[in-house]
Amino acid sequence: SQQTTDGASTRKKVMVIGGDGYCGWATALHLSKKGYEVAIVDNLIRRLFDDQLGLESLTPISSIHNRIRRWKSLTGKDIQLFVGDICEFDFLAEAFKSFEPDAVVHFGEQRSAPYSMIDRSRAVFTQHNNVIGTLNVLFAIKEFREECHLVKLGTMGEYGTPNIDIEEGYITITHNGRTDTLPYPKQASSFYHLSKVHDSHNIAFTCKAWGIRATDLNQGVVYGVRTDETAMHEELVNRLDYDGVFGTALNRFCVQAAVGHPLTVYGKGGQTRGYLDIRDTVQCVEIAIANPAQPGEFRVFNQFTEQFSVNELAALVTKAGGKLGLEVKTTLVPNPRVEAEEHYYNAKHTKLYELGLQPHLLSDSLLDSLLNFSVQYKDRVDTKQIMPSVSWKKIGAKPKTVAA
Ligand code: NAD
Ligand code: USQ
Repeated sequence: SQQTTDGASTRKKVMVIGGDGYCGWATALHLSKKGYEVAIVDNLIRRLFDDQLGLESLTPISSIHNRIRRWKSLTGKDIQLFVGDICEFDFLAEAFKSFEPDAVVHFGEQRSAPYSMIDRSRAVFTQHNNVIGTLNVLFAIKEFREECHLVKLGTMGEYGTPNIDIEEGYITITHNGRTDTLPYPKQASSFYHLSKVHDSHNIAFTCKAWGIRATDLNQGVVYGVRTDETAMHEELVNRLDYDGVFGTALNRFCVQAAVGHPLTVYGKGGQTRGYLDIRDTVQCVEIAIANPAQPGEFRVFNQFTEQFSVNELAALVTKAGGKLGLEVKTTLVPNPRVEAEEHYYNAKHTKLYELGLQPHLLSDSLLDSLLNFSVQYKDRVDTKQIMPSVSWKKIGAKPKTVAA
């Protein structure tokens, strides 16, 4: 097998928590292909959210068991599977003792901002699931595998949209004549994004107190669906969310263009974020694993390749759709969120490049292929799921059903 990293040559063991999800599945296969020994830990709750809310991935996805069997039959490579909830420490402890990971990549959280803003119970679930799950991972590392490197998925949304440049995790400040390097201020704007801030604080503390080695990957919005490995067989196809709860900006716009739904720009559309191709997600995680943090080090990388405003994305999709003969319109949707719609945004993202990231920048050919992919599956689209249904201002304590 190809051996391109330090990790591959020593057969490092990597536990991928959340390995049945969008980023996690692509990453588990990529690491397996590169020669790492991989175990997936997942409680499959993402599939349950779809069932409960009446949503479905654009792409039909196989069960995790069939996915892993197909991977083995195509490549001869084993991926171990631990089905369970990392909020249950006994389960996580058994998985740690049995697999003995050298690195843990932690994707296993409730990751939708709108989901966390549906009602009180979803807000509480999101923070409990994410914060307690991560705390358990930290305790498992301390108890069973002190040298294990934690690679934790954070989010660029932890920083919010300050009116100064965003640094990678830390900022050096001079105040009343004294200077210190401090954690960059956090101004998250959903209960989900706030769960990531709480995680970062817990991880930073345990690095200091217990000498844990950790990398927080503050990832931007991911787009795309194909990676080399998931494109190998239809049973390996990744999920692609387009609905108003789990779908993210560019992926949604491509599916909307494919079915002739106007692009849903929220508010003024000046909301600017960092974005990256899912092929770069898997590459960035591999880079972080191959170059571990030092014991006691809490390292923060901003994981995105380009910045776009929502209006810029809509313009790009309109142009690319036009070339494929799709007539793409835009509709201005009253913003269901509370967020700045016109703001300064300039975020540093050099550390992963310094370690060798070769980015796949958003190109006409990627937009073409994502649009064609969406057209291929367009009969599966439920257009009722496209408009946003969750309001940041209307969230209440009363349990909300989808129909309500
Ligand atoms: P996803 O929902 O597709 O996958 C998450 C997986 O974790 C699911 O398979 C789910 O079943 C599992 N999971 C959740 N809670 C769990 C628990 N308590 N125990 C075991 N498994 C659990 O999400 P994704 O889009 O792949 O995102 C993965 C990570 O990357 C998340 O932490 C997310 O915050 C982060 N991230 C995602 C994006 C993006 O655009 N998709 C951008 C930035 C950061
Ligand atoms: N937006 C629209 N129209 C849409 C969808 C989104 O205008 O149809 C706007 C939103 O209002 C927001 C921006 O686009 O300003 C991004 O929204 P999003 O839904 O694409 O992404 P977000 O809610 O920020 O969350 C996603 C992932 C999350 C991850 C985050 C990275 O779901 O897990 O943490 O991207 S970041 O945005 O950098 O925080």
